[in-house]
Amino acid sequence: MITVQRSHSTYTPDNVGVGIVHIGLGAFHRAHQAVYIEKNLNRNLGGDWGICAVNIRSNNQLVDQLKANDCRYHIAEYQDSQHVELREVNAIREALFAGEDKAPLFDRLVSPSTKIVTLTVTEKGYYLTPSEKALRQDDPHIQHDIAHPTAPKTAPGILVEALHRRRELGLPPFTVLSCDNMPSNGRLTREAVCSLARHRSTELAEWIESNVAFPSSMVDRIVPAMSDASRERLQVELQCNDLNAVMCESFSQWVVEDHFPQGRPDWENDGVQMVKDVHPFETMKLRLLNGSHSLLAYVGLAANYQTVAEAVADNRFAQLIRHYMNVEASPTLDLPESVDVEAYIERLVGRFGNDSLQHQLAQIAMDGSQKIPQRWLNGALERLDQHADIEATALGVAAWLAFVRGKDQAGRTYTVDDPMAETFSELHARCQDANQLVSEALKLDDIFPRQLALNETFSKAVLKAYQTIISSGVAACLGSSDTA
Ligand code: CS2
Repeated sequence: MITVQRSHSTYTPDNVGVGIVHIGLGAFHRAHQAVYIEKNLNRNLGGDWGICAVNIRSNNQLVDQLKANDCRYHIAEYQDSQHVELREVNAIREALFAGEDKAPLFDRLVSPSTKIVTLTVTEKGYYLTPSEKALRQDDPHIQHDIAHPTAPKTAPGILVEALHRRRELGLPPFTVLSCDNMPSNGRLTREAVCSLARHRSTELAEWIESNVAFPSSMVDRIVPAMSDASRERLQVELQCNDLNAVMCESFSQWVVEDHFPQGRPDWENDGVQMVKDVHPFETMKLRLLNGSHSLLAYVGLAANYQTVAEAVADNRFAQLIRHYMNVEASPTLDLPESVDVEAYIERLVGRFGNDSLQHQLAQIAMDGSQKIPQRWLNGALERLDQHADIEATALGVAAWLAFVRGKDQAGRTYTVDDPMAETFSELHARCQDANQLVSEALKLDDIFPRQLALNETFSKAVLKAYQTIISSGVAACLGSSDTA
């Protein structure tokens, strides 16, 4: 029998003010930051930290659906298939689609009541090169924003224009809080915004550099994209007929650098870890959780698995990620003594095994070019410097290279969802054999740091794994299924 615990908002949503503008209204935002704000509003019986959630390019439909429901939705937190908490959320007070008409968004962004702008625009939404993290000035969207700074299309462009308007109006800037899976995400957001602002005026860029706070944060919650099947499951299992409901795991973590000159919600009372330095937490999460996720995605898809839980139920995969985390990734982490990394790893293996989530490997496999540098490559570089083993990481890179060909071992084609998809397809078409492919791929310096590309141990290990995948299938790269 399934146990469902239900909870409702205890405040009056109509009395809540908007203090936060969020760009990137997707499932993750609804299941993570919005839930922390919901807890905050419940505890304080309301307040002024309601959210105006915005989409700037896609998912207009979600905005309309939310509006039709006064922005109220539910979140189903699955501890396992038998224990679920169904929570009502009213923290989003306003939803906007700012496609062609951005006037309502700018009204919100220049309002004196807006103190914080949060972002979940995914790695590619910052328009930084994956390896060097420099603004991609040649990208057509960035070129558009350079040419038309008052009518921007990108998140960095919108922030620059909004900060410019606040400065002109003599208003203090808002704090910008990135909630995307990147190392030092605050510093990187500052880099994107200031580089773009410099094209407009040095003065504006300098004002942003000296006056705007860009704290970093580490976000963690497994939130699969919603599908018709998951919506139907919520209806049948929980009698939840909410088109905007989101399903996720019960675990949630948010570690935030405490630097909010314009004020912030008292998040420390809602389970948010407010710290001086987020770096150790984000490196741990990116290399262990996200690194294992990407490994499971590319190697698991090659073995014909569909979900994370299916893959880790196979001992060979559980063994692979345990090896990757314990042997290859955790020695590269510099953690405070209070963190028990072994317990963290075991908990992760348990979280991955949550089969209620049906977390699709294909979802994780998206945008690999933007993800693998911080998940695998930075750590691998440190390992190679110490002449240490990087076999599992090399297997991941090889499986990723095979994946971006857009054709599986059986010859079935699929779409590669990645901003560099064309480069990959051209690379596979051009290269005659595995040797040439690996060597040309490692020259993609947007992804591979030069030092890594030049490292023979690394290139040989990737080549060996790639050749094995192509000639004998991925199973030949995995251990035996009897040992865990
Ligand atoms: C995943 C993440 O899709 C992906 O790339 O690795 O979305 C992951 O589920 C979250 O970062 C967990 O906090």
